[in-house]
Amino acid sequence: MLRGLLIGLLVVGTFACDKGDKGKKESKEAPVTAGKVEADGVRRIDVTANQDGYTPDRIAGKPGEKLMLVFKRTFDAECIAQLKTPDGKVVDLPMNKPVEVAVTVPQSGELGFACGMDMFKGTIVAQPNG
Ligand SMILES: [Cu+2]
Repeated sequence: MLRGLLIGLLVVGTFACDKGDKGKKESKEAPVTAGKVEADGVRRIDVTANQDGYTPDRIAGKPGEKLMLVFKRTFDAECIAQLKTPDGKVVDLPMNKPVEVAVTVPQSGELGFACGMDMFKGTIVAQPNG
């Protein structure tokens, strides 16, 4: 009887794990190579901050590329009113006023930004061939 219970627990545990992985995959969008390169070589990318978080929330760039993220908050909530920038500063995002945040794409891997409470997150992804 004990053995039956243990097997039952294993089956339940595996099922729960599968479900979690599936949810994770669905929420991970492909990185976006968006924006417009200015005369100074800096690519400007508009990022909207609202009740759904950041759009786009995965931004691809070449290693060492200079980006200017132009954040605009369009939703009135304390949560998203502050931004933790990729270099660790906390800045205010006033409603409907663009706020520029300069970022250099890392040589490899990812850089993150987040709302003041770390609930919403965004990522800069280094893509050597992108
Ligand atoms: Cu938040």
